[in-house]
Amino acid sequence: MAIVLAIVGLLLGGLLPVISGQMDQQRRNETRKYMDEVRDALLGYAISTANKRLPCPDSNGDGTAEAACTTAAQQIGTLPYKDLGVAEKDTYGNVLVYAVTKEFADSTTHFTLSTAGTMRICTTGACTANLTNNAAAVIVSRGANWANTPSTDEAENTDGDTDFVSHDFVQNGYDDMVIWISPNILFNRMVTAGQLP
Ligand SMILES: [Ca+2]
Ligand SMILES: [Ca+2]
Ligand SMILES: [Ca+2]
Repeated sequence: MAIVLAIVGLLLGGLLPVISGQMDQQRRNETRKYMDEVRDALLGYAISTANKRLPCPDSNGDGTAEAACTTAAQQIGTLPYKDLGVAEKDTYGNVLVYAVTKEFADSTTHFTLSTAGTMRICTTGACTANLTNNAAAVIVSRGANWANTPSTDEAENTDGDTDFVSHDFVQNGYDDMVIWISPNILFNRMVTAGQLP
């Protein structure tokens, strides 16, 4: 009996990390899918006749975009999920970080085909290597360790400036997921929808 229990214990001990690893991967896949939906919703918001711009971030946590975001600080907040009509939270139970280049969210001076994005997506915390220097908007899921101390690279995603870090998952080091909207994709959708030029 003791031997059987010992064997069962060994088997379970070996299986648990595998199962927990699969659950982690599933959560990441679901969050990635959610973020793709959010990106589509942002593009749809922009091409709608009522808006012709991206939404401002939500800065007071009520799920709706602030009416204006004309200062540098107002460009970064959380996702206005109510305005977008998407789920409130990612699979980790958190609202996504959302940042937008203010010119792309200006409801008075709407953006044109020559508007430049100012959000930088870097592969290192010091931004010595960049994936892009001119994203129109950025969304970030902070992953499973939201409430814990973030790594240096992760801290870059919530320090309120226009630099973000995106790179591969690092065990106990980096589990954020970052998606951005290129101005070129946005221009393409706007022109296709007849909202620009
Ligand atoms: Ca709000
Ligand atoms: Ca994280
Ligand atoms: Ca930053």
